[in-house]
Amino acid sequence: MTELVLSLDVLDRKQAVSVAESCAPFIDALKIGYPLVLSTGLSIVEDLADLALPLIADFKVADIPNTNRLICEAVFSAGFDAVIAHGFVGPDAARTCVEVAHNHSGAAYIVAEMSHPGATEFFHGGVAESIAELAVTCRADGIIAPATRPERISRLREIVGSKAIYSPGVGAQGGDLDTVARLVDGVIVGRSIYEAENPAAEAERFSRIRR
Ligand code: FNU
Repeated sequence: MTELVLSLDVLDRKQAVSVAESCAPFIDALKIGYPLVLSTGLSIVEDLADLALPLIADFKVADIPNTNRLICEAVFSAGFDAVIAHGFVGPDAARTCVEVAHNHSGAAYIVAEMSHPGATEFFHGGVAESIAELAVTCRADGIIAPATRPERISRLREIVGSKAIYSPGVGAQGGDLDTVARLVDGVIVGRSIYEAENPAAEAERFSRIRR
């Protein structure tokens, strides 16, 4: 089964809760990040807790080890179940995120390669592969890889083996759901669901990958 993760990048608290509630039967986790948390504050985590869905903090943590530790401690104390961190900062900084996550019985996912067009500028030429290797040696729970480039997902899969791969970029960014769903453990979808006239119906349509 491939998981469906809803990326809840709306700015309004009521809309966030109502979209999340209506889509809950069709999704496996909720991912929230700066747009929603900076708009509503961390208390949004409590508002979403009743849904009993794993909550992923997409803060792409990318600082020195001590600051990463402080950020990740705050993330897990707030009630998140997982954090997304950058790997380009190197093994000590990335490992800190993994250690804090595991101390809280949570998960840490390392961004190996991003999904937008400009990501090829710096992530290609061996960097994404090195970050994927780092994710393995740091005992991260998985990586983030681009749904916009399925061939890159396959390449990164060779490196991370059975570690989880979560993939954003389906729909609004042009990635094809069925192609990507065959390659990854979880597909991350935002705008195609929350901007739809009927987000629940759209989430249900995307949820065919869970079967
Ligand atoms: P949608 N996201 C991404 N590409 O899109 N975390 C990455 O490489 C990455 C991400 C996030 O396009 C993006 O910030 F590492 O509306 C957004 O929250 O479907 C979501 O995935 C994609 O949203």
